[in-house]
Amino acid sequence: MNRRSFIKTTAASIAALELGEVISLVPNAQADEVKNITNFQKRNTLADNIKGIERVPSVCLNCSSVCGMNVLIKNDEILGVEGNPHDPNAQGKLCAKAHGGVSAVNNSERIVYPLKRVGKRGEGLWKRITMDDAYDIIARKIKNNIDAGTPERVAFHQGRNKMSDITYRFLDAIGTPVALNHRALCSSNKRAANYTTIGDTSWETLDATECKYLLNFGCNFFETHQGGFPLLKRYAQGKRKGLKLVTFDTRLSNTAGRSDEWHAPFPSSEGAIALAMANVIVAEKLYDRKFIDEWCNTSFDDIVEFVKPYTPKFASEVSGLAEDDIIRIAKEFASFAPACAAFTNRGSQAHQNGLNNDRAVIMLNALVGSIGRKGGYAFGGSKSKGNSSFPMPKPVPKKPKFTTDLEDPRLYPLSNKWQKMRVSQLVFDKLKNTNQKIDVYISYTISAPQTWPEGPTLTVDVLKDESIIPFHACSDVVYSQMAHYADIILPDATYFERYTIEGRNAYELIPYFALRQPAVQPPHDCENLADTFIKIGKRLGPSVAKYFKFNSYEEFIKLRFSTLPDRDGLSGFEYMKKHGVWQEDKEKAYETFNNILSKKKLKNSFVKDGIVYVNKKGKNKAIGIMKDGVAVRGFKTPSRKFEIYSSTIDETAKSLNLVDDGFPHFEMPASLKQIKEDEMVLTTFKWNVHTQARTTSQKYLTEIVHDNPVWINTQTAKKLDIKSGDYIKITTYRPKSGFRATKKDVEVGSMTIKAHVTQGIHPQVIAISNSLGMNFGGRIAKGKNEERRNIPGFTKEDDLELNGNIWWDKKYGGAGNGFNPNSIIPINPSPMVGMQAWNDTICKISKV
Ligand SMILES: Nc1nc2c(c(=O)[nH]1)N[C@H]1C(S)=C(S)[C@@H](COP(=O)(O)OP(=O)(O)OC[C@H]3O[C@@H](n4cnc5c(=O)[nH]c(N)nc54)[C@H](O)[C@@H]3O)O[C@H]1N2
Ligand SMILES: Nc1nc2c(c(=O)[nH]1)N[C@H]1C(S)=C(S)[C@@H](COP(=O)(O)OP(=O)(O)OC[C@H]3O[C@@H](n4cnc5c(=O)[nH]c(N)nc54)[C@H](O)[C@@H]3O)O[C@H]1N2
Ligand code: SF4
Ligand SMILES: [Mo]
Repeated sequence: MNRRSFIKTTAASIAALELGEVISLVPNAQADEVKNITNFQKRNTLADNIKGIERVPSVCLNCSSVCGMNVLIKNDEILGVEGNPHDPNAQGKLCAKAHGGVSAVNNSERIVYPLKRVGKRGEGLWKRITMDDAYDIIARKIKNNIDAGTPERVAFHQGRNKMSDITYRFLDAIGTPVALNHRALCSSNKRAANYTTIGDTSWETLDATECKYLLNFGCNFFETHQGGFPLLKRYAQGKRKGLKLVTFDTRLSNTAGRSDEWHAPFPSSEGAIALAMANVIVAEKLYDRKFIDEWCNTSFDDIVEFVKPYTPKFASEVSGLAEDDIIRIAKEFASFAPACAAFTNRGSQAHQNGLNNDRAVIMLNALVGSIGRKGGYAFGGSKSKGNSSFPMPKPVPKKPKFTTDLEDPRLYPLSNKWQKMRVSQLVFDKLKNTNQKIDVYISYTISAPQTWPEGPTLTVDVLKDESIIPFHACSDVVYSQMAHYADIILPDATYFERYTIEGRNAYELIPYFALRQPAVQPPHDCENLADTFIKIGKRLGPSVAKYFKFNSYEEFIKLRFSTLPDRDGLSGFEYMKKHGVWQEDKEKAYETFNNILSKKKLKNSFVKDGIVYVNKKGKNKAIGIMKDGVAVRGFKTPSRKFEIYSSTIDETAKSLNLVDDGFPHFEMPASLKQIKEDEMVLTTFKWNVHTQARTTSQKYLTEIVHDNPVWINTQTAKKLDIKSGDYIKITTYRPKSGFRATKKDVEVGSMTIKAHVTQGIHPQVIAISNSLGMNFGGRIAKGKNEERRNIPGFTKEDDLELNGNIWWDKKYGGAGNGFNPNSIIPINPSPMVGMQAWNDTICKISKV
């Protein structure tokens, strides 16, 4: 069948399809073709036909998957990108966002000169200054705090910062511990669940190629996910060998739609479903008793006891799924062990009870013994080398020995327990309403006014207020809303113009790392913030300047790579510039917990209660566990075992007077438990061609997706007389437990938004994507078919392709630029960890 006739037949079949009827949409001829491409190192590109083309290996950063790419260059211009076939994770493939990302470089509304505010904060009046002026102004402000002995009043707020090596050197040298980030908006419950169970990577690395059965709780890896693209590639390989995918998503995402089964549970009920599956696995004796006895810190009898209350009937009542489905899926899952894995993402963890939801899901892998096994929930050892793996040029500044509540909030002790996750959705509230004060605020790759809960309201109020934030320097590539509320704008280099040492979970289960390098020089005054920090560091007096003896970030990276051995006759640095990636010469890392500890590791070690310790600087550090008389690595948890019971959680809960005995358990968040019949749950999700707020200024991607109506179920819509395209009013309410909890219904806000009526969503749920509805970031993001607004920070040349072509402008009959739900989503940190419960918001809707 050729492509045309294939499209014709499927189109006809879909049109004629009756409810319940089944058709095949697999283009068989095409599937066979794909099957034959096994060598991912094969380069398959039209670019080879272009004379004089050069390939610069680098790493994409249009989302957090960091796929290896080759930038195609001719005459110092970027023609496009293609996958770097040597990148072990992405294996020579890139997604649409990577190709669209190229337009960020020559964006005519890119900030290319440093700017100083001249009007009132937020008035939008700017004066072009030199970079030297900018270094001096920022250095003077920071120096005031160093001299006054108040370095902690200098705060750095980062989004996707891949240069922690230089930024932390800068902050440590100044003496401030206040480095804020976005992890609690993103993934902190998921990370905490992994740390408390496997004690290792911040998320799982599934061995999908060899897997037979995947249970997906709220992850949309066909479109999103922190390592989605590499996982998707391996999923496709596994699929050809019979891999089955079952997805629990409140919405028919592209992953759900492509799964063998899609179930739409009530939000937050994922933990109940997983615990009921554990109950079935125990009752049906489908567990791996050997793994449990050898490697779990909870006895089999205790497991039997604590899963008892979680019957399939109970899970069915809270989730709305059929009891039979829960039982059947649990049995199917276990029948493929160890080549099966249950995993999660923001759908299950972005809740008040997200930590326990995710812990319950991960535990399923331990019960059936798929942890670390071929085709299973592989992890650890698979983690690639990354930025922290290379030595720092000496001298290295010491970390400040104190902290502040802004950075390490005492009510959320698990937020910084394993890695710095913080609770940044509370930052703006704390600055406004508590004694946490700052003088200097430096923001970098974040768009808090757009991406934060209550961002368009509270965040903006605080950013505007000079009495709360006296000085704000913003590093950005476009005139974002963050930049709008700054005093100095620093024009950053894009990810095509800068260096970074990159690392990600290694999906081949062999450690690797990659180098992002400039494919072209940054235009005009644009400069990587790393270089800007080096120059400011040199201006902060000898006590700080001594840590910045190198002249550029390139030199710094070279120094860090100095311990890399030569390869293929090249120095480590030259090798990385030529190939972009370095994979270690190792076997695939399965069952790393069984790794025997080397003599070198065991030097000066001692064993106490079966756990192997070394004494480092007066502190006992666990490095392994004795198994059959041999010292092995085990898990990096306090017991060195897979922890079903977590003493860390138990003790933390007690210290905060919370109820959590440290066993995975299920409790519906108070708001959702008390939901009334006329109320709905507002959830959010991400688009395949957009990443947060960073892609809306990129013309090709925004031309594809610029509208995001709210998804609403057909039956629900019918009751309220809502049709697709109608406008509805959504009013949200404060949570019933946690931050600013209220017993009564207190409104957060309302918005009016277009409806998309579909069967592809739970009847009591509505869903709005983020990324859109921007009022800043240029004509494309704003959806304004108008001439460029000239500000002194832009380059002279305009992009003529844009003039008159922003056809989605509402004024000219287009759909507009979409909606940002974050003005009505309340700040809602989960207990202990502080993860933002994005998917717990109670709301009411009505037709307008
Ligand atoms: N409603 C809703 N809100 C969400 C989410 C959701 O699913 N729904 N997701 C949450 C998640 S998971 C996360 S991680 C956060 C992310 O939220 P943020 O950390 O705010 O991330 P971005 O939107 O990527 O912010 C990047 C901003 O930095 C700027 N930028 C882009 N490239 C560069 C560059 O090269 N250099 C510099 N200096 N600046 C640059 C751009 O102005 C862009 O807007 O959002 C959260 N917000
Ligand atoms: N294209 C693209 N890729 C990205 C990003 C991006 O913005 N765009 N961002 C990157 C970042 S920072 C992150 S953190 C990851 C996020 O990756 P994911 O977590 O996979 O993506 P999300 O869209 O946040 O959420 C996943 C799914 O959860 C579903 N969901 C919402 N509420 C519930 C619920 O209560 N229960 C269940 N079971 N499901 C629910 C949503 O419908 C959605 O399909 O993606 C990364 N990759
Ligand atoms: S998945 Fe993310 S990192 Fe990978 S190619 Fe796409 S945008 Fe780039
Ligand atoms: Mo994220």
